Amino acid sequence: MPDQAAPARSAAGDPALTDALQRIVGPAHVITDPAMLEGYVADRTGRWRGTTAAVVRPADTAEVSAVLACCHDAGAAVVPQGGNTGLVGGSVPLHGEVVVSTSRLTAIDNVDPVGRTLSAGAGVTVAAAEEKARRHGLTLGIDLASRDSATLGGIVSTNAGGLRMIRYGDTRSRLLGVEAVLADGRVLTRWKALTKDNVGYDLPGLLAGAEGTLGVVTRVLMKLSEPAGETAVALAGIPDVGEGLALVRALEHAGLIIEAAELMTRDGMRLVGDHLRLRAPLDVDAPYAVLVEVSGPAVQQDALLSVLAGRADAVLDAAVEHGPARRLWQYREAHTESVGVASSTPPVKLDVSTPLSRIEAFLGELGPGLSEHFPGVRPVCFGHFADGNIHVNLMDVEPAQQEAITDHVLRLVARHGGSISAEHGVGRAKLPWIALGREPVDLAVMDAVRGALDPARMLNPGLFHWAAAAHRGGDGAVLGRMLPG
Ligand code: 2HG
Ligand code: ZN
Repeated sequence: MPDQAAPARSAAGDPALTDALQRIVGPAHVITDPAMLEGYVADRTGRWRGTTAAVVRPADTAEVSAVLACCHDAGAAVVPQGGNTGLVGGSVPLHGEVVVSTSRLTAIDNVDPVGRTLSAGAGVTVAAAEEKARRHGLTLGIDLASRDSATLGGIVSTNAGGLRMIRYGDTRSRLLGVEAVLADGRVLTRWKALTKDNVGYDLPGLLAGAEGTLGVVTRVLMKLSEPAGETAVALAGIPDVGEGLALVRALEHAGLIIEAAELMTRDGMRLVGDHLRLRAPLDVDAPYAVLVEVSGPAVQQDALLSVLAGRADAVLDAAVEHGPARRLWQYREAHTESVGVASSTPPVKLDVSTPLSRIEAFLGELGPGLSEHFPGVRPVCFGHFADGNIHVNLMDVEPAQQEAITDHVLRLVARHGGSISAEHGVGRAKLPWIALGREPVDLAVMDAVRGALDPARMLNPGLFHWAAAAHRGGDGAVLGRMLPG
């Protein structure tokens, strides 16, 4: 159903359109050479691959506006693309759409150290924005392992969470203003450097997480925060997830601020160790490991050590370093890359969340269920567990099994009251299962919003086009018809 429902507009291949696009951005910025298109038509996991006749790289908002108006008039659908670091196929042209890349929107216009804001183009990377903020003694507050490629427009469009969400919130909560080009080329600007501003609907909040279906984000106004002073990091081997949560709670109780709290498993740690040729960081072979980074008044390392000592019965072993503790962090940050290298097939990545009280039960059912129904598949689970977020990565999944295994995991998540997408978005990966995450009226309202802004569904048409089917029920039968062919 989704692939039939996605508008099959292929005007992208029309030479007249390519000429018109070249007149707007200059010939050098309309890429049509197949060899050069490669990095734009596939995602970095290798799971999502499509085609495009052209990648357009506008220099500024006016050019984005002209490009979108031109594609709109030509009936050519568009996929906006930032760093293309997404993991759900949301920035890949799966139906031959024109790719509008934000890679030239890289100006950081301003940092206001008093109002604590940063205004920048959508193509600025998270790392570049953070570096700029740090020069003013501030932090962007959003951090991801893909920081060197992920862009501000991309993190807004996916409402990225990342490694510091527990401390600073998600991207939506840090987005004060936005400039975006609508499907027909009109420019929407909501740009107030105000924390309090209740004039009507929260349109920046709506664009955050819209996965490029409501507009192409061109500029963002982000809130900045005071960064942590000194931090300390512990990597602790633990017997179960409950102990991980208890440790986080004990640290908070001791007056420490949790800067990050990540869960890993024995299998994941081994995978990273093998890939990076690292020595095991702990002396015990614990089933789980948590990495916690804390800040607080001056002596946080002592406080951290004393909390760990107080839990010596449960914490099997721990290594502690002063922040930024890159050595300890690499065990966590290298998971994505290590899984990608070790899997014989493109990994199936299911970013999910459950209520904190259900993580243990969810993981407890997940492993045995997968072994029973999908022997040969190797799961590796890790993630921002104190936010309830687990990245279920499945290695060695045969293409014919992808749909069934996704269905198995996402239905288990739903049974535990969780979300089928915690922070990566729905994209193409979760589209057929969206009715597990939203009620029919909710889906209909989202579709109506999209219809108001983009009636012809020209922006990222391969995403969120579930609504017609969902209106008919959103039950298992509808899901069945929505599954990709
Ligand atoms: C992370 O937390 C990212 O490192 C990627 O969200 C997760 O590879 C993944 O599944
Ligand atoms: Zn993550």
